[in-house]
Amino acid sequence: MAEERTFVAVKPDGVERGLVGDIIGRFEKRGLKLVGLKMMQVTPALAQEHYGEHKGKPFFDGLIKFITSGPIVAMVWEGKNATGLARNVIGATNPKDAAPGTIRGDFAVDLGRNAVHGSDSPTSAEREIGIFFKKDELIEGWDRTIHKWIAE
Ligand code: DAT
Ligand code: MG
Repeated sequence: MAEERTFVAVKPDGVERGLVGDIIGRFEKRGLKLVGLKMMQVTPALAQEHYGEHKGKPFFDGLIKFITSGPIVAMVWEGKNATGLARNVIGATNPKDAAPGTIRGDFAVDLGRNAVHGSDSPTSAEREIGIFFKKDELIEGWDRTIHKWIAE
């Protein structure tokens, strides 16, 4: 049985600033397993579906404009407690509150330019993986030989 999966994306600011490698490396080094990866341009329709929970909020239009303003790097990471763990690697939503050592705490200053997205719950993760990835874009049945050194 596959372990928990979560959705992570390097946002257009992170791509533009050349942070893709650093950001992917954080999740790799933590021990999560990469099972999906693609660079893509988010369409307005996809952006509105992804951020549907924020529709009607004052920052919604700006958020849609930002996430569609340039390419993103979309990823699926798998592992024990992948969603909570990835959120901890990413740090608080507002970079001013993000702890040093987190992605946002190390690379970002502004709420509207916080470099990376991570699903907020396993349920959101399932939904977001489903809207960003086709089934055949995700790797199944790949067991890393190092797995036993990462989780019991
Ligand atoms: P997160 O990305 O940590 O899950 P969220 O889902 O609450 O945070 O919001 C989605 C994104 O919207 C967030 O990464 C940055 C932006 N955002 C959130 N609250 C905002 C606000 N009050 N003003 C401007 N942008 C905001
Ligand atoms: Mg969110």
